[in-house]
Amino acid sequence: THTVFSGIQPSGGIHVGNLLGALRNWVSLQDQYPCYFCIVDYHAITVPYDPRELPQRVRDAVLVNVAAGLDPNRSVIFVQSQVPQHTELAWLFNCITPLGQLQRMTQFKDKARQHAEAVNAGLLNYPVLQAADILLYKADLVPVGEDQVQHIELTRDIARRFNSLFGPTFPEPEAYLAKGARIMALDDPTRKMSKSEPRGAIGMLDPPEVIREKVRSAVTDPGPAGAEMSPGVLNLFTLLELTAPADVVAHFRAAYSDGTIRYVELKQALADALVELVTPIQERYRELSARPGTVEEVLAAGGERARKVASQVLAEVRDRMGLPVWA
Ligand code: AQP
Repeated sequence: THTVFSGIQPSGGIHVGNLLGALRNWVSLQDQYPCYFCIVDYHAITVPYDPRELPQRVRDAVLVNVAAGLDPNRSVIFVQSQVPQHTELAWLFNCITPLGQLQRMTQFKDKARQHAEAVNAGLLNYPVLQAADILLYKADLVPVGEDQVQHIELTRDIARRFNSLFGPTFPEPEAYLAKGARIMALDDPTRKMSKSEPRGAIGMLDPPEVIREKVRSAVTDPGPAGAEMSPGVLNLFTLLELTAPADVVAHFRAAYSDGTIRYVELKQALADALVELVTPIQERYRELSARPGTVEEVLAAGGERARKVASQVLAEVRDRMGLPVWA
């Protein structure tokens, strides 16, 4: 059996990349395994952000995830800052993680470039906190998108190093990837769809006309005849495969092969499929938000269950590291 952990940053609107790359897998894994799903607010503050917007983003993250099928009765749904053991374990892990390894992380290098004027130590230590998130629950299966694979490898290294220094304590977690593990931005298919660039992302709460407009203006450089699909076209086919009926997908694949494809029609079909995908989730989101106390109830229960496990594991870790509770 497995224990599952995954997280999502309240750093903006959740998009279909998050859904197809991660959230869909979360929903299906909760049928089989104990699952922990965390809104990682301490991760979201590693880049410049607006403190007035953060609470609403956390609420929305809870509501969208539940609307998309995460079940608070089966899964432990909570916010990272509700459980102080995350940052405590992160400190302990910092002390066994080589600096050079953190400086080599692709996401750190990318974000350090993006936010060159404000690179803080939290950004560098981001993956150490992530390792703490996962290992605090001794999780061994981590459903994530492809962008997180390197961080899961670092988590394995940290677990291994801890076990060899202080005795066997942690499992070595593995990433669990979906078919949609890497959805690209519609306006620039060379980078991944992300919350921080909402123009190229289909937001889970985008109204249908916004979705249609974003898909209509998606980049579709057809590339030279006979060559491989261009990144933009490939991305549209990936999205279509994950959202549209099989006969629709087959129709456009055939049209692509024999050169009769019309991208206006492909985009129309994809927009239809995406609207159909998000509409029921949006309806459920509106129902949940209309009920006062939904978020508070989910988080009160989730936070309590998470703290219970987290405090036991942290006590074990401190004990192994020669850090008893002194008084
Ligand atoms: N484009 C994507 N395709 C597939 N999976 C994705 N994930 C993120 N983007 C894609 C996966 O979704 C989960 C939550 O990740 P996140 O909260 O880091 O989401 P984000 O959209 O990447 O958010 P940000 O704030 O905009 O972060 P950056 O700047 O890093 O892109 C994860 O499992 C992630 O892999």
